[in-house]
Amino acid sequence: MGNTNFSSPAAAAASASAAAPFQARYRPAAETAAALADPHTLAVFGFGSTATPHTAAHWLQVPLNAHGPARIEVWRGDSPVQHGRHGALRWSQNQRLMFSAIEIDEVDGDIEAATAQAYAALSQFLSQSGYPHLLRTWNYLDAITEGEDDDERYRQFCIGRVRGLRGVDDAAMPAATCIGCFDGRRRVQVYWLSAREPGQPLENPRQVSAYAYPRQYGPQSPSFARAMLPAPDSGLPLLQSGTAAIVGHRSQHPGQLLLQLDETLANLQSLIDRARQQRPALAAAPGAGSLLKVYVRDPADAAAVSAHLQQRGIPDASVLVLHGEVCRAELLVEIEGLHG
Ligand code: 3EB
Repeated sequence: MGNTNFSSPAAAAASASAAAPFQARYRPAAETAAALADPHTLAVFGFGSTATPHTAAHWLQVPLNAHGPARIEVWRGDSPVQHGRHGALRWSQNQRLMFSAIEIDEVDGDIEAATAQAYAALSQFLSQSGYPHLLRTWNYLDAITEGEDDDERYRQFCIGRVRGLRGVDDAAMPAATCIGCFDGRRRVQVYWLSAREPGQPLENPRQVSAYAYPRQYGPQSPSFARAMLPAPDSGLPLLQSGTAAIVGHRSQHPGQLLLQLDETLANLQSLIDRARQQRPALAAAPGAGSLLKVYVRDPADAAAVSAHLQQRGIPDASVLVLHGEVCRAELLVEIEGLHG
């Protein structure tokens, strides 16, 4: 069941080597070397301190520990991949898509400056690449809720992101995740997916757009769209941003894990419903054709979250639970999705 193929249900039933424009799957960590050696692999991700380091430009170690047996995430396309490095940045591309990543050490804990540097590099690199359209970003930084009020590190991150980002207005914001790490290493990691053609950013009717959040959440509203619907011929699934138990702009069910989880699932469903207005062929609900990444603030919650999702018809093979900190202290869980 680990074969999550986003091109079509028929192709999903075919063998693992069938050509699909884009496939993302969780696989056993023992397959890392084989995945990196596959000429169609766009990116391979390891998680946490147990991941074995690799030097390949299409390998990235995400600094969050995973629940359960060691797994990797593998992105695979249907055309040969080239990869390399450009200054501090690494990239990997096929005929349709480009993955890139950058990690910037904070100087004296200045998360705003490190983030601005990362996003300036991203903006400069994309503008001179053949894949200028930013579809989706992932952002990981240490101690995300540290600091009071406008000194909070997440708020500083939001300022740095806007400072660095060029050529992206409200109408073209990428989908995103921004999560805190617990490893104490003051280094911001940003990775992203860009394409030759723009996608369509989508908002969630149940939520205020993040870029329109009121001032109480910080001086700079967060620059992301709730989801990105990529161009049909990109072969990419619906890219759902990190999604939490927020309705309107307010956090719901403080401290209550399963209620937050159900509210989060309602938000993810709302995004699917919104996307299906544009693309009715998308699956009507998350399931075996989805890939979900769940972030829990407390690692002791991981087993309950997995069990709850399985009960809702989402197989374990499609879910990775990571120990990560949501950027509002009252929120216990956040989920992002790739939805085919
Ligand atoms: C929220 O909905 C929760 O700043 O890039 C989710 C996804 C969140 C992305 C970001 C923040 C970001 O506001 C937090």
